[in-house]
Amino acid sequence: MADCIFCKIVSGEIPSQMVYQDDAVVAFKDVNPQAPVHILIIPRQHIPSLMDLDEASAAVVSHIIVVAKNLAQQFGVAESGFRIVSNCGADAGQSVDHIHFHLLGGRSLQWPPG
Ligand code: D5M
Repeated sequence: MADCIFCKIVSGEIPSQMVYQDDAVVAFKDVNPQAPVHILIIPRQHIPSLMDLDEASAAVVSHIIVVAKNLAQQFGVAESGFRIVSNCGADAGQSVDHIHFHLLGGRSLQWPPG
């Protein structure tokens, strides 16, 4: 999608600190990290949010969870613990309308979130 910043990261039009990519997804470091490990995992396909998933397009989400788990291991937070979050809509603070999953770890995370 032309105006989507994450689509531009997927295409390489804007730079990112990419840590993983395959045919379906791309993972890169969050530009505004909220934890020592803060990685975003996104589908290459432009899907605005969780609300736009159906049974077929949701298949990529299970792949993203496995990629996140592998990255947690790679970045050394698998044993201490980590969180996977997808903000959906205004009240959740979604600021980029291309579905993304935050992988957060490397510190003690609070619950409930703010
Ligand atoms: O999270 C959107 C996240 O996307 C937020 O943590 C900042 C991050 N972001 C925005 N632009 C970039 C670029 N260009 N590189 C890396 N990370 C970026 P949300 O859940 O929508 O609030």
